[in-house]
Amino acid sequence: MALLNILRYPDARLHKVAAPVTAFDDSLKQLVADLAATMYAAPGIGLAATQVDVHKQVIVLDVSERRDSLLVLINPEILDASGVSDIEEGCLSVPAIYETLERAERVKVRACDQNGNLFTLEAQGLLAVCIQHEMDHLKGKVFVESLSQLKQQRIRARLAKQLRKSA
Ligand code: K1U
Ligand code: ZN
Repeated sequence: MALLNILRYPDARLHKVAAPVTAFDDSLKQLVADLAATMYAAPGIGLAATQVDVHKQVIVLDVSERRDSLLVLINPEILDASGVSDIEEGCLSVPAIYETLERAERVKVRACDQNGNLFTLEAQGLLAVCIQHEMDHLKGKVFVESLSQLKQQRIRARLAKQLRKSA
């Protein structure tokens, strides 16, 4: 199990579109284990393979308080979405920035687990928002890119300031 490097916005590699997983082999299981370890260590409640520069449709999530309910979504598809959520989002690739986006409150998702078994899941609230956020990463989209140009400019300035402080 390894801790992986999380790409920081505005790294261009965050814009790559992830390919579907076709082989449910040992290297996929290793990627899932490494993604989960990296998410728990960060700490975060979700992580997409795109964020660690692996461009495959793999997501890990755990929104439980006890951090003992790992969910793995491979090749996820949204079958249905309803309602409007007002949950604030964060992102491990955009540290210390929290914003609310227009997201569905409930989603029905179809995905494979790490053994290739297809399942459907109905999620709501934080889990539903987190799934939508991570699926955007797989499409090469970072949540701040859905905000107004003015907000994006301010965020880029704050991130540049953070970088200067840490240098
Ligand atoms: O995609 C990511 O970078 C992970 C991100 C997921 C997310 C959080 C909130 C709404 C939508 C998507 C995070 O995990 S940010 C960190 C975070 O929210 C958190 C960390 C520790 C405990 C509780 C929350
Ligand atoms: Zn994110």
